[in-house]
Amino acid sequence: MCLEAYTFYVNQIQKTMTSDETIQRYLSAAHIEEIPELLTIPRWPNIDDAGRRRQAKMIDLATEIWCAADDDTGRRKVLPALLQTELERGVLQRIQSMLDRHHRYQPPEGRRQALKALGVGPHLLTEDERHSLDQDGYVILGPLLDAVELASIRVAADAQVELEGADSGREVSQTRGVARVSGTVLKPMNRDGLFDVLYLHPTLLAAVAHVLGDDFKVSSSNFHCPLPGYGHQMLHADWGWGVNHPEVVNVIWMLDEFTLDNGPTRVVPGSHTWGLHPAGSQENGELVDLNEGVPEQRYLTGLSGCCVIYNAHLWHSGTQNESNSLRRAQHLFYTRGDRPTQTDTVKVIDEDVRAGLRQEQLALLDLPG
Ligand SMILES: O=C(O)CCC(=O)C(=O)O
Repeated sequence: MCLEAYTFYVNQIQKTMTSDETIQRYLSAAHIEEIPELLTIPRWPNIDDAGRRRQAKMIDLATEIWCAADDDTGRRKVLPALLQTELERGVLQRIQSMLDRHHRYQPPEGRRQALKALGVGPHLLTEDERHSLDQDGYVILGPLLDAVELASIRVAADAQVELEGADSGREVSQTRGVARVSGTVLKPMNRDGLFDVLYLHPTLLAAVAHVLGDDFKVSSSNFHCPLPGYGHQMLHADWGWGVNHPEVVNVIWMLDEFTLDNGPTRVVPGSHTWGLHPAGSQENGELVDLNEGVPEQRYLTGLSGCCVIYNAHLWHSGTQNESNSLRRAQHLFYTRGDRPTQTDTVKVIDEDVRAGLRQEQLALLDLPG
């Protein structure tokens, strides 16, 4: 890249980090009209006690059924014995639908070859990093992106957020105060392959493989930006119930530095091993307060260009952005090769993006060859 272009991008970094003008471009996508004056007063979801208790029962039951067997064949055997109450029927349908949507376009061998072609292997992680994934359930890597990549990604994300406006995030979920773009690696915004590194980085893939083994695929790629004053979430896990083996891994790319005051992700170290979902769990007979969280939680900070990779059964959530700036992040969600994806990749992918994909990418996105 020539010096002129480099300087342009570095200037963009400064501009996109600080400018109020940039924040204005996010308001519509975040479904708000203005940034609130008081950034630190809690904007937390209200909890309906009765609904919460019903949800907890369903989650506990789903956890029990799921963990009653070690694999899907065993789970299918357990399910019919249950059809008793309305609650059980509801849970049964959720699990049955997960098992029935079970499919893959690419064979596991294709994904193994893809990882090999990309140079992915356990040697890319240090012993400490592997230990952290096993023990704590997460690891922070990086920075893995340079200033130019970061600035270009931010510029492209800002433009897409503005383009999608109030419609943004419709395909996944829309939350007041948070701008989301779903399917970033599949949409026309990635025709030049700028976002590819975010799901293909070999070190990141080595960490995902450490948790899920060598047959996994991209489930979704969502840009996520809490605006000043917003972003608090209830403690959750990225799977609907407790599990006995990991099904999903999530990655949060820090496109802006994550600091203690701009809404860093919080995690509960070790909770991925408990086989419990926070919304179904009790402490001394009381449900966990998902807004307050638990005393052991940690806040994850890091320089822009770092990413946190976590076993997505880990209890975690976004927190409120109390700073005056955007906290831009790109999520990359991976799932086992035979599970349904969060985004319907075949339906959503832009034709030009699809035309430019190499075999490794087809395999990791699980697209027909
Ligand atoms: O971006 C974050 O800090 C976490 C977001 C998250 O957990 C979610 O959107 O489910």
